[in-house]
Amino acid sequence: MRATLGLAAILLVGASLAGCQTIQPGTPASYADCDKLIAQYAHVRPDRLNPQEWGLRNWDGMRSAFDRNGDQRLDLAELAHRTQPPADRWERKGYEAQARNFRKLDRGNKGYLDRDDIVVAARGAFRNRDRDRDDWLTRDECAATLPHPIDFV
Ligand SMILES: [Ca+2]
Ligand SMILES: [Ca+2]
Repeated sequence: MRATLGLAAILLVGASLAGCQTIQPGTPASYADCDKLIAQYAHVRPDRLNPQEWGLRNWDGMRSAFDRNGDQRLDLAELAHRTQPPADRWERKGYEAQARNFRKLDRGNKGYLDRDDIVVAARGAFRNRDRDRDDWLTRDECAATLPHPIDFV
């Protein structure tokens, strides 16, 4: 279950870089969910998020879900929940796709993703949700575009 979650999360982050909307249709986020999200992360304006704040929120979500050793970095093993490629041919193909996405997000080829990598990766998803393209995510845009429970990207 966690392995699937980790792989899905990195695929979603990678897909957001390409500007694709890969979130599965689901129940929209409620206004209460969006108000909570905005209250926690909005610092520049009280009622909406900018791309940086959105990215920091994503980083917090990714870090709390996957940073198992607490080093403030996400490596492929943490995200994929395995240290070696799977033996099964089809599972290995999926893993290799994950590894390619990971390398795309790993700016500077460090071998891990850090806060800045995730903030940059989250910009595509932010743009998809910022419907009026004013660089702010309002509660209306949040409720219209985020599935429930609110995802990380
Ligand atoms: Ca780590
Ligand atoms: Ca907007």
